[in-house]
Amino acid sequence: MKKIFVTKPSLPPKDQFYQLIDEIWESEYITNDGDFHKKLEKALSEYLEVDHISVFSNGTLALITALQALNIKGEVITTPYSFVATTNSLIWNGITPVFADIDEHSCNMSVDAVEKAITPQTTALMPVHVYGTPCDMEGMEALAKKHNLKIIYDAAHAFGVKYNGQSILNYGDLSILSFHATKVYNTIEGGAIISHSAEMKTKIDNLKNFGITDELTVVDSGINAKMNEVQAAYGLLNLKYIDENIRLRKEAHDYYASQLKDVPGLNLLDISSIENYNYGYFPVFVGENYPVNRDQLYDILMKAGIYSRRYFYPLISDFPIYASIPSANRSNLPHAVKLTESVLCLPLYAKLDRSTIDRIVDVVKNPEKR
Ligand code: T4K
Repeated sequence: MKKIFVTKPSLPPKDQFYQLIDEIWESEYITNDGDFHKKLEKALSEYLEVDHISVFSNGTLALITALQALNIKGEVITTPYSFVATTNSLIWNGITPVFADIDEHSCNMSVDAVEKAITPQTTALMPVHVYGTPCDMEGMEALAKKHNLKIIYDAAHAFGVKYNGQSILNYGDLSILSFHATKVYNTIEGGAIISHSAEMKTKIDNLKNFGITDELTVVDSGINAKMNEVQAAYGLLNLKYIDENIRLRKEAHDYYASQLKDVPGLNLLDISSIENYNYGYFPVFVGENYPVNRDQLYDILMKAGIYSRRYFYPLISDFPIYASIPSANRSNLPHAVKLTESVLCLPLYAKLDRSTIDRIVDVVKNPEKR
């Protein structure tokens, strides 16, 4: 039985990639702000319609560096319903994470919960546009203004998504992207910070290169988080195929939704009002009227060779490293608890064909027959 995984990376054509590899070998320049790195930043800023973008070796280092660039200290309010990198990036900066509950429908951090979590030590908010669904940005930004807080959006899932007619990445002080193999757009590993001024981009670019500005000058205690030329060339090529990949994802997504929308006890994410949605994930929420619980469905699918994933379970706040933080108490996070225990992400990727979706849908519609 052929195994079906939750995702497959979108790979560019190998022959075209080899041509770029030839160019890199010819140049003998393989990292440190080379031509492909420059071209990728330019191409991404045009595609995403953002003014300043700095590419990184991965999204986690982009998060860690974004916090450094804004010199964030004290407490940062964040969501427990995300990949663990979101909170880990705070710890790597010596910041205390404070968890706030999420909205039951968008799965994103709730403005009301954030407001209640603000203390004199709060310096910033780190919301996540989970599954590429926009946060309540007006609400977040009103709070930030009122309490003089910075906002760093973890937009790891939100490549290409728009809000109010413009890139979602234009909101907040900084946003980060992930270009990991499992994302809608990938550079194998990779990430980026989107900033809003030339000065901030320069600061970020210095921080990702040890703080070095020339042979004799170090202006910041930076790290090494650069993207190399091979990945930048791959990323430049993959960008040519992004629209087609998103179109194929949409086709697969819409077919799934048409097949599953009326299954009793199963809820789908409402993406109908999202502009330029990227179809990165296909979460379903297993309710009480469904014949089996979420973990049973996960096991039944696995026995049928279908490897779904419980993104995002456990909650970050439930990991033993974070569970002793007062805001991690489950009674503080009722919506997050409900969603983490009911969510299952079904396989979704550009090359997912209808017959494979039919195989998955058949199991999801008839779990007790297995
Ligand atoms: N913020 C958020 C909100 C994030 O979701 C992430 C990452 C980050 C920050 C940090 O960004 P990065 O530092 O990663 O750039 C995956 C990814 O590793 C991670 O990037 C992603 N979020 C997270 C949600 O998912 P795993 O542990 O689920 O990946 P893995 O290796 O189990 O892969 C899932 C499936 O994909 C596999 O079963 C098979 C398939 N696959 C995977 C890879 C790597 C392939 O077919 N080919 C491949 O090369 O974490």
